[in-house]
Amino acid sequence: IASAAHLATVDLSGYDPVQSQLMEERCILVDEHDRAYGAADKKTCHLMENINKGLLHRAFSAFVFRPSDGKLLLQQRASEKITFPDMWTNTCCSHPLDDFEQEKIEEQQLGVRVAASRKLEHELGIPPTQTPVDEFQYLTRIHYLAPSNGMWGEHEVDYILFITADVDVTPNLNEIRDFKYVSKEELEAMFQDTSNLFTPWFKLIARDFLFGWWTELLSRRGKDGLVSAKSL
Ligand code: DMA
Ligand code: MN
Repeated sequence: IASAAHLATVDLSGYDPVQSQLMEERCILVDEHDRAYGAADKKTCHLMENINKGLLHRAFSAFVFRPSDGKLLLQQRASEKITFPDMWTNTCCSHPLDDFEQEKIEEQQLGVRVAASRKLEHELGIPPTQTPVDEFQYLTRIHYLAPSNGMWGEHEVDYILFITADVDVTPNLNEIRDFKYVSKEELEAMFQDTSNLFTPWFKLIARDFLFGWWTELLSRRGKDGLVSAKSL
């Protein structure tokens, strides 16, 4: 466990001011067994120098599926993002924050579900009423480390959450450049096209888990389309 006193920091004045401000959010620090032991700001948590000393934090990756046709909603990260700009990825990723009591609750993964609903609204403008906290299906969590550009990277215990929901998207252009719904075949084709850039965690989840779970989800159709991801 890294000691906060010896962690590196950096000046963010060359970056987008809104994204720089968001680097002050406080992430939940965890050990390799996902046991929470403290908090550190998002900037500290995403510097490779600190990651290389073992600093690890809690995160989520949310996947929104459209009930009518089972397509997955993807986003392309904005150029303003400090980590992994311009890359295509799953619907929304972020961190449960130490700043909010509810987001620290571990029972039934409540904290990450609350954070997912909050960030789907912040990044994609999706009304939280369309992503009720208890509709998220928790699938598994993965521990991964991935460098981004230059001094930045990720080192997280990442909770994978699925939800089947009809959502109204109003993109926050400081967060996302673009979004689109894709079928499994369309996503495979995007992966084949080497001009598309993808985040490392999305590639990892796609390689190891996504397609199997997606097939399972598609096999459970009701008369109005996909049934809740909670049946997985
Ligand atoms: C961080 O995502 C979480 C994962 C799983 C990589 P992010 O960089 O999109 O977070 P934020 O939008 O809060 O900066
Ligand atoms: Mn992170």
